[in-house]
Amino acid sequence: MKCALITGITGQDGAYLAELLLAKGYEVHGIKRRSSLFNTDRIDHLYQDPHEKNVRFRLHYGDLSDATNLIRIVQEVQPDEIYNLGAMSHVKVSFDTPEYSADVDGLGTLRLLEAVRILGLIKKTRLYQASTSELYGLVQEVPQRETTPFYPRSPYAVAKLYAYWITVNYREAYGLYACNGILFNHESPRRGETFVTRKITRAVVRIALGLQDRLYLGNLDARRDWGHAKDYVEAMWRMLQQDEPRDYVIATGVTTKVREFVRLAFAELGVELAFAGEGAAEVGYVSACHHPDFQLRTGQEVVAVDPAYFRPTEVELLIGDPTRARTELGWEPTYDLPALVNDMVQSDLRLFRRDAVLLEAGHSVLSYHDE
Ligand code: NDP
Ligand code: GDR
Repeated sequence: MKCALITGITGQDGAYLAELLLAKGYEVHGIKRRSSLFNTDRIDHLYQDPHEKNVRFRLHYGDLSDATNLIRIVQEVQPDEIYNLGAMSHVKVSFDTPEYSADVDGLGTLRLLEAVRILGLIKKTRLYQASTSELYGLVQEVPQRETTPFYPRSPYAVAKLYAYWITVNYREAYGLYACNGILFNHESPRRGETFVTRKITRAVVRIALGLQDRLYLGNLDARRDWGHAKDYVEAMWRMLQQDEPRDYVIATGVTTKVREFVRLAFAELGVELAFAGEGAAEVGYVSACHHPDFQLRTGQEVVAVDPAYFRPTEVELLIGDPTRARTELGWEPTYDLPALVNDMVQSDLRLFRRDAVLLEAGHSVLSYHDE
């Protein structure tokens, strides 16, 4: 039985990857952070009572900022494969916490690599590093591929640039089987609530159900290559099953503006949206509502721009070329953008219909921050 260790197992990708590896018969270990509330929502369905026999899913307390903790866990687990998904992963927040982001996203990767080296596991353990399309930053070439020069535009991306190169260095210096997956944006119903796609699908549903008036966003012109996280974790696994380690771009090859994602999300609920105005004065309003359950007026303003969400330096255009992954890994995305929007909106609709029922019955529901 193969054994895998996942950092960031409580995150979006960690949860899908753990499911995938368990289905493939792996023993799966994950590192979770101590928090004052439960933080395992995304993986609770995978939990196995450690008192039972033949347990194949275990969690360990730890943190990428703690080298001795990582060494101890790697020693205990003796993994065949490590997936380093743990990170402070929010680009905008990294401008507020640049040093922490560098520590966890940059040096955290080094600490994990060093754990493998110090413990003499270079020949046994394979390592996947969660690299990112944010490395491309300011456009140098489109579509972006493995050979496109990097130009990071945030403390997050600069930290990930260090992680990218230190992974390459351990491969070249010590012969470690290590791969960078340069993954473009990937989303799902499990996406964190403050990333733009999930912020949009939640708000669109809440507006339709009368739970929220307006959605405030930042740069509506940013273009992203959005895929589904379920497809992308499959690519991570495939990277570690090859004869030789290499770095791969994982993307759909299609790019879409944030504004268009908003329009598609409303359309999923039978609501047509139009936009007027420019820059910070732009608004989105309802031009028609075809769904009998939703009481939206024609002309009702439901989207507005709040410059607070602008970033000091923005990544305007991402579009990836996944040719290498297609030819060498046999990887293809199975979700296109409409299928992704459908999955996310329908999932949030189920979630907030429950809230609407509770509110109607006089119960309070959790407060939702518009971030
Ligand atoms: P999430 O933000 O959903 O998950 C991040 C995970 O990292 C969580 O489990 C989080 O724990 C954990 N984490 C945060 N800080 C630390 C720390 N100091 N020590 C240990 N663990 C920590 O991210 P995704 O699942 O979306 O992304 C996974 C990885 O892939 C990240 O490295 C991200 O930067 C990268 N990436 C993501 C892309 C995307 O579009 N999703 C694209 C390209 C790269 P907790 O739950 O406690 O917060
Ligand atoms: P990104 O994702 O920065 O690409 O990083 P995010 O969804 O945060 O932003 C995408 C684009 O949307 C614009 N935008 C907004 N973004 C947020 N979060 N909130 C808003 O209100 C808003 N309005 C407009 C942003 O300016 C940006 O252009 C994600 C993360 O998962 C990283 O960890 C990962 O490395 C990259 O994707 C690839």
